[in-house]
Amino acid sequence: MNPLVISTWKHGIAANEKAYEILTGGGNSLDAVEQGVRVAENDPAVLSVGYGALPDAEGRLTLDAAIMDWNARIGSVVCIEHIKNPVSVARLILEVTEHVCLAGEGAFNFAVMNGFQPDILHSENSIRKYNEWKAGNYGKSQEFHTDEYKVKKLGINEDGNHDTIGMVAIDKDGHLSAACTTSGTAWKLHGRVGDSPIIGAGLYVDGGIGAAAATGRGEECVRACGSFLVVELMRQGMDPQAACEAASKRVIKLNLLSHKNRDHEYQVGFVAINAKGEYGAASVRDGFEYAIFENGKNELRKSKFIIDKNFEITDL
Ligand code: SD4
Repeated sequence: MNPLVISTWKHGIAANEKAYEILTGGGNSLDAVEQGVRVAENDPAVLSVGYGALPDAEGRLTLDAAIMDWNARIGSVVCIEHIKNPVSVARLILEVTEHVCLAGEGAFNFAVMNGFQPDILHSENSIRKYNEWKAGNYGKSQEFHTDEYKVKKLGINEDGNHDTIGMVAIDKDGHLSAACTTSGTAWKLHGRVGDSPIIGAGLYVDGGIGAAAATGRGEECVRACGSFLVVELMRQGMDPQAACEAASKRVIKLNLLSHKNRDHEYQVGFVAINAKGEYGAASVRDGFEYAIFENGKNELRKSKFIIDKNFEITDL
């Protein structure tokens, strides 16, 4: 099997470099996705993952991460603070505990007990942006959505360095893994958890079928069990591209049905690989990009999207 790695957004390029190095060095996909997404966690220029990410409404920087392998082994952390690499805490939960998820202080204590170094994760830039938000420059928290209210443009996305990193990879033995790591939405209510650390929402792997990961407005992805849905659609015979498109449509349908969070600009995107090494990506609307490293070439591509000018609600 030719190794292949796909991750979400522009910061996926650097993360893919690391993951592909591991895959082509004979490493397995679990090591590749963990080490790959750590690149984004460590980069303060990535404002929605790990060190230097934008804080919540209380100015606290809380992180979510999850990891899953081809043997249905899972680990996740929600709302962990002061730990730079939450994906590695998730990996440790997967490896050494009988649990699948640790939250908040318990997750932090577990990490420190196991040798993780507590860190200050705020950067000068993230503090400055938080203070600007507090001063009213960036509008309300993204968590308050009503039909009347449109999220004011945050100005955090201009350089393309934004949003969760979700990564899926297949190694030379055909083994699939996925990882996700994020600080969630900026200025979220303290304690809010999105899709990224929720197995089946932010990511899912079935070793015999395929792997998927998601990004975007977590509330909308959770509602659709997004990544699980992508994998189940592949089980029913869809190729990864068709499965990502069908899951994006489901997200739109449930968003409309729920009458909640009707921010008309929300985005959700999926990336997927099946057990044959085929891949796909799709999103709710224009703008989602993914990084793909295959056959020695790493490149950023725009995904297909559902809500285009020909979109009819009856298509859902
Ligand atoms: C979340 N999916 O917490 C993550 C963050 C993200 O666009 O991707 N934001 O909802």
